[in-house]
Amino acid sequence: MSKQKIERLHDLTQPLSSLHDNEKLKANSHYLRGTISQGLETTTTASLCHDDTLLTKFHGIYQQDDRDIRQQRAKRKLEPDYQFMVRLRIPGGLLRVNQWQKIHFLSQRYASSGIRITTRQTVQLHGVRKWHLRTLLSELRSVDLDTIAACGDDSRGIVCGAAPQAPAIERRIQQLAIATSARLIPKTTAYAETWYQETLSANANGEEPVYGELYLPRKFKVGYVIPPLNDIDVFGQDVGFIAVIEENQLQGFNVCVGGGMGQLDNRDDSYPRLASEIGFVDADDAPFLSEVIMGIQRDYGDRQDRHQARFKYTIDRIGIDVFKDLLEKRFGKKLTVTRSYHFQHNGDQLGWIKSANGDWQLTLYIDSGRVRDGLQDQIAAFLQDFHGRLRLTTNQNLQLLDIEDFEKQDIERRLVDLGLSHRAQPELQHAHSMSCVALPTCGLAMAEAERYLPYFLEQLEQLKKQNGITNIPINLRITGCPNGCARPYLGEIALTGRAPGLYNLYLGGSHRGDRLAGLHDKNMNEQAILHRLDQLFHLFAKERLPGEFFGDFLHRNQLVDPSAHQHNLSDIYQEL
Ligand code: SRM
Ligand code: SF4
Repeated sequence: MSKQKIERLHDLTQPLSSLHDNEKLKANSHYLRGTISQGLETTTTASLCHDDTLLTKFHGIYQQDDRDIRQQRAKRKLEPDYQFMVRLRIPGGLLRVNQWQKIHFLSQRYASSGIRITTRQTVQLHGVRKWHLRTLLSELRSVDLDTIAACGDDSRGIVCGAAPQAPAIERRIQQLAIATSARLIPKTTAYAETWYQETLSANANGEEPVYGELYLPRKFKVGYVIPPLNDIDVFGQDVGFIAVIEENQLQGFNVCVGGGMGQLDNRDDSYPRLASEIGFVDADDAPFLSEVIMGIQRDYGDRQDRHQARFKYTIDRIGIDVFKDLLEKRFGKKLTVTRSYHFQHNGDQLGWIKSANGDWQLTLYIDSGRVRDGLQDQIAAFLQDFHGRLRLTTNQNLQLLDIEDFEKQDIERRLVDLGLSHRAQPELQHAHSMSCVALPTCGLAMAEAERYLPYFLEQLEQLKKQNGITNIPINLRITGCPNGCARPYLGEIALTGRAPGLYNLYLGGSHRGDRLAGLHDKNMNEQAILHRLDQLFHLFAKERLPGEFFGDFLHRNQLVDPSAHQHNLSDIYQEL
């Protein structure tokens, strides 16, 4: 890319009128205040005005409506059933028991569908009414929780992977994730003013010393991962830190940049991208480096076309070498050569695991992260006598940490009594399957995902059984649209919604989350998908190498093209 072009993008003094409307909105919002406070007090509608709904995202709050009853309400000339999704900010997914119990209590009082553990290690509450938002956020604050920047054009929740084999290192990296989060969150006092109705004096360095009044061009995601687990899907992050451990010591991190999943089916210039590894940094430098990288995206990201505004496109536009030069100049140091590491898989280690320090940890499988109804009560009852920490996982599961040897038996007994024990040993295929929320709350969903996954899984398991491959885990991911919230393009099999009952089928991601899946075919219905998978499972069962995973098998046999995100490869399959 030419130097001139880079400078143009860097020039934030270009007139606001030439930028996307959202940029004007941010600039005129007085650091994310807008008229949210007034809107919260308006009683003639359950909604906020359009501009404020964009601003509340920066506060972790999304206006939605119940899509199941949208048409029915329209027929009756009623406004849509407006409600809000509230997403918490929980860096590294770590929670105290009293925090979970508070969320549980609040979800029963103010939300409609329990607690939803997300693919970024936090929780969402759906169906919250406008007039309950302030109370809900104040109550969350009483247990040190907030929702700042859980959504919006800013740095989203920082994720951090697990490492039961190295608990001391895991704790250190969790601290780095928390420090990174503190460094990258917006500093505007608008949050406290709007939700807690407090007036605070602004930061001495101005309201937003790092972001400025335009914030970022788009969302920005940072994650830490500790091999051999790639549970966070590090190559799907805008910035990923891969821990390098030698002789039981954390040496630092390989840094990777420009990962992302989201794409639009109708734009050839949109695509998922694997993050590129660019070098190695000392561990303590990671939070500052994150800020430097975020600053580059703030200054060089596209502020005219939001569909080209993610960091992955900035990197591809300016080129990785130019980016690295800029980075090292601003960072004040050179990155050194990447070190070696090895990933085993990108799932969670479910069930009981003994950590290297002798403590146990237990990961309970939660179907699509949804904790509601009976399950919600079972978990709350179980936690009454639990004294360790909790950790939400990026595969939407719940981990119980710090369990001592003498407690294990009692915990096992209580899990049985409460009907939770099967969650420590779920069906193999369930443990490797994820879906996004989709209908009825997600405004972008084109097809079912969370509500469809159990039915699809039943049939997939049947197919696996018929082909004698029940014991081989296959990463399955279903999303209700191409945005990729369950990171489908890193799955071995993925369905992304196109219309009710119709999905694009992606195949051939690796079991380790380091290769993208390729588009197999578009607009397939369930019957067509199962028929195709049956053919492929048959072949896989016959010709699989020892220990080979399904995605690798498809790749080895050139049955998928990982670079094909807009191409239809179904011709290859005619012969099957
Ligand atoms: Fe997401 C938008 C849910 C993780 C890519 N995502 C949405 C919205 C807010 C829909 C909207 O804009 O109106 C969804 C709310 C649904 C609902 O009713 O709750 C939504 N995303 C989710 C969650 C809850 C999925 C889940 O089932 O767990 C995840 C919440 C994460 C969190 O706690 O912060 C979630 N979203 C992701 C991920 C995975 C990740 O970050 O590891 C991705 C892919 C990675 C990436 O960002 O590239 C992701 N979400 C998107 C996109 C596409 C962005 C793009 O680059 O084009 C959108 C749409 C957008 O931003 O325009 C989106
Ligand atoms: Fe909604 Fe699409 Fe994300 Fe699913 S992938 S939650 S349907 S935006």
